[in-house]
Amino acid sequence: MNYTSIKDIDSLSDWVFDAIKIKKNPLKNKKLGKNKTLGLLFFNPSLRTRLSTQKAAQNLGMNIMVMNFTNEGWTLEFEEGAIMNSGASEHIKEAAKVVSQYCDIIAIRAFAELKNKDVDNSEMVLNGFLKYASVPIVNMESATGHPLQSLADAITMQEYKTKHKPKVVLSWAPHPKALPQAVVNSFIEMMQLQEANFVITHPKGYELNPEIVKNSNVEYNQDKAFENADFIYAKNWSNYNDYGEITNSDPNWTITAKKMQLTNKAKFMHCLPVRRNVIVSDEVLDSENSIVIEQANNRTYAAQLVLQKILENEK
Ligand code: AN0
Ligand code: CP
Repeated sequence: MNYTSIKDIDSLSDWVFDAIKIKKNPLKNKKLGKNKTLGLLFFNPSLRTRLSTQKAAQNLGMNIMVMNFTNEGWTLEFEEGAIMNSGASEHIKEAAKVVSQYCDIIAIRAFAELKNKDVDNSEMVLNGFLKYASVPIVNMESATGHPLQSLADAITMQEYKTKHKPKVVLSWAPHPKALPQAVVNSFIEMMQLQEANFVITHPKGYELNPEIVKNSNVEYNQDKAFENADFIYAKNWSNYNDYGEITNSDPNWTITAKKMQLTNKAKFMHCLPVRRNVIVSDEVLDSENSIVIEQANNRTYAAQLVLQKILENEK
């Protein structure tokens, strides 16, 4: 069993229920991971993913090895038949097979490079490990998805929702650096698995991959989208059509207290890290309706559920 996409969730409601059970008694399965090793491979920075996944593995009694390819590992080659006479020192074929001998589960973070849409959509790094590793693979944010984040988001919404079918608004917000679409892709796929009044709002031109958005509701007027919302989920992404470009940095899209007044006292969510007073104003982030810290806390239980399912599956 791998966990590489929201599509690996067979029943979102069961998974959310099980994660909340784990949260109540996180050390219950302390023996399940005894003598098993989790390898965490990072091709990009992280705070939450690194620590919450490590914590989740510790709660299951696993051993953990972390490696940062940005400054520690050899530069890897992914192309079949490459003549390796330039930058890369080692091919994914050897690297994935070697790491599989040391680890029982491999978790990988490899962001979109935002240079070439086809390369990013091909999920070169994640698929390279899926192809050549001989142990289960967990996605800690790949080029096109961040399914551990979205599982934590689903848990958080379940904890805070006050009605069966809340209005959930995913809002684009400005950001000075080009960011991937991974977080929102998985968020949308996760929302499509549950009953909600789900609305995506973004400036014209910031349309996401239609294969992911499908028939989800898109409203270009942010104020209109915010009306009566129960959850506001803010996130920047760079332009998908003008791939990886920043074509809009309109500060009117920043989430402010005034905008939150349009909502039904909505809870504010963001995956973090967040740029204060660019994505969201201090007032909103520091308000009691902001649930970003609890959202980050739930990363541990999302990861623990995934690791537990994999360990039980491999028994
Ligand atoms: C990353 C992104 O937008 O994909 C990671 C978010 C979890 N964010 C930044 O690089 C700021
Ligand atoms: N939300 C999230 O994945 O945070 P990190 O990039 O800090 O891991």
